[in-house]
Amino acid sequence: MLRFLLRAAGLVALLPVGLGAATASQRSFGINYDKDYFLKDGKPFRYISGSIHYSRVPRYYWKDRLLKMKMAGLDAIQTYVPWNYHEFKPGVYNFSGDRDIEYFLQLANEIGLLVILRAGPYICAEWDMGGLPAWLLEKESIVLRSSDLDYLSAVERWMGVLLPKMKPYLYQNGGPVIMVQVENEYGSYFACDYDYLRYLQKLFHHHLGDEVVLFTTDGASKHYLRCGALQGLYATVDFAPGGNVTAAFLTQRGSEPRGPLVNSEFYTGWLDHWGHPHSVVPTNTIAKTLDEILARGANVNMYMFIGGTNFAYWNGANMPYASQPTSYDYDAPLSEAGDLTDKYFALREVIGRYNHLPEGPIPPTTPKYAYGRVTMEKLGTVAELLDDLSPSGPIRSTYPLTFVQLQQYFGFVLYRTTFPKNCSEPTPLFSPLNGVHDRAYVSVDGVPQGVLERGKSNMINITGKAGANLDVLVENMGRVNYGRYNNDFKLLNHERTLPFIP
Ligand code: NDJ
Repeated sequence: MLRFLLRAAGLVALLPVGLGAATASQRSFGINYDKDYFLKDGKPFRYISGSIHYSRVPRYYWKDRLLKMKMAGLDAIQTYVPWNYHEFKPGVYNFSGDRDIEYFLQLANEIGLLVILRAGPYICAEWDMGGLPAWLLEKESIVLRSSDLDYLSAVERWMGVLLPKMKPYLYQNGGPVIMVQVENEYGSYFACDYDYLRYLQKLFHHHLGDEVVLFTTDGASKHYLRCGALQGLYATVDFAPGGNVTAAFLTQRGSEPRGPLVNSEFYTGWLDHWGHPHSVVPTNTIAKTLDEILARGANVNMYMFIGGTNFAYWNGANMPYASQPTSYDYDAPLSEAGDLTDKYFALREVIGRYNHLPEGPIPPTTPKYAYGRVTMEKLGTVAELLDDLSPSGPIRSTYPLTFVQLQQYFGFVLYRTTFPKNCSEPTPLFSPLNGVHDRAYVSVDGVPQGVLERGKSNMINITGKAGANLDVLVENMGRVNYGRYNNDFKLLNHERTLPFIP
C-alpha cells in the first residue's frame, strides 16, 4: 500500500530491494547460544551446504557448477583456500584466472549462495602438502602447523595478503561469506599447540574484524576435539553417513554445550589412491543419514558436492605412502565432469523436504563428444631430450639435492652420476630406509634397469662399465597431506647420497 501511495503522489520512494532483504548496515551473521541456532540478519538460520573447491574446477565451469548446486536447494557452498596454489614462491602471489577467488565469491553471491570459507593455512583436502607451500621446507627442521617462528612468519605474511582480500566479501559487509574456518582438523595433528591456534584466532580477527564467526572442524570424537577446539572458535565436527548421528553430535556438544549443531564434512563419497579401486558410497545410506541430520535442525556441509580434478601436480598423498590420482571425483553428487547423477537427484529430493527447491531448469549435463583416436608419437627419451627439458643445464653437487633445494617443487628431477667401477655382475643399487621419494626410473647409458619406489622397492640389481652414465629419474607423486609426515621432502635418498652400490 505504501508503495502505491508514494507512486500515486508522484514521489519516488527508495525501498530495500526485495521485501525482507537487509541493507548492508543491517546484515549480520552470528550464533544464538540460547536457542542453538545461527542468526542471519537477526533471524534463525540453518544452512545446507556443499563443498566445491575452486582450485579443482576450471574458472570457465564455476558458474555451471554453482548453479547446479543452487538448483539442488543448497543455501551455501564451502570451499578451501590452498595457500600453495596462490603463493607458489615466497612473496609471489597469483589470484588470476583459475585462482581468481574473488570472482568465484562474486559468482556465488550473484547466484544467491552463501559461502563457508576454509581459509587454512592448512587444509588437508588430498591437496599437495595439505595446501602448505613446499618452500616452507627450505628450513629442514621446520615444525609445520605449530608456533615455529619461521612457520608463523610465513603464515602472517600470507594471511596479510589473503584475509584483507576476503574482508569485503564477509556477509556483514555485503558479501556471501558467513563463516571462516581456522586451520583444519587440528585435533588430528600431533603438535596440539594451543598457542598456534590462539595466534591464528587473533590474526584472523585482526584482519576480518571481531564480528566474523570463526570456527574449527574436527573428527567427531573427544580425542580429536581435545586438541582441535579452542575457546572463541566455534567447534564443529565431521562424520560420515551410516553412523550414529546422535552420538556424533554429542561429541560436538562436549565442546559446544550450546549453539547450532554442525557437520562440516558429511561425506558423500570418499577419496581415491593410485592403484586402488575408485571409492563409492551408496546413495541410500547418504540420503538416510542426511535426512536424520536435517530432521534435527542441524547444519550440514556435504563433502564433496562436486570433487572435480587434481590438475597439474596438485594431488596429495596419505601414509603409508599412497598418492591420490588426478581425479577428485569423490563419487560426489556432481561428477568430476559436472554431470548430474542419480545421487544428485536423490539428495535434492531429501533437501527439498526442508528447503524450497528453486523453480526452473537445472543446467544440463554437458554434451559428450567422441573425439576419435588420439595418436601419440615418441619424440625421444629423457636422456636424448635433456637439453630441451632442462635448458639451463645441470646443477652439479657433491651430494644429491632435494627438490626443495633445487626449487623444483613438482614433477621430476634427473640425478646422474657415473659408475665408479666395472659392475659386470648384477650389483644391488640400494636406497635405504623407505627408499626414494617417491618413484625412480633407473637406467644405465639410457638402458632401463628397473624402478625404485617409496615403501615398495628400495633395491634393484644393475650392471654397467666403469664410467657409464647411471641415471635415476625421480618422480614427485604428491606430498603427504594428512598427519605428522606432512613435511614430505622429495628426494633421491634420505642420506643425501646416491642410492649406493654396497
Ligand atoms: O578435513 C579433511 C578433508 O580435507 C578430512 N578428511 C577428508 C577426506 O577426504 C579431507 O581430507 C580426511 N582426511 S578424514 C584424512 C584421510 C586419511 C586416510
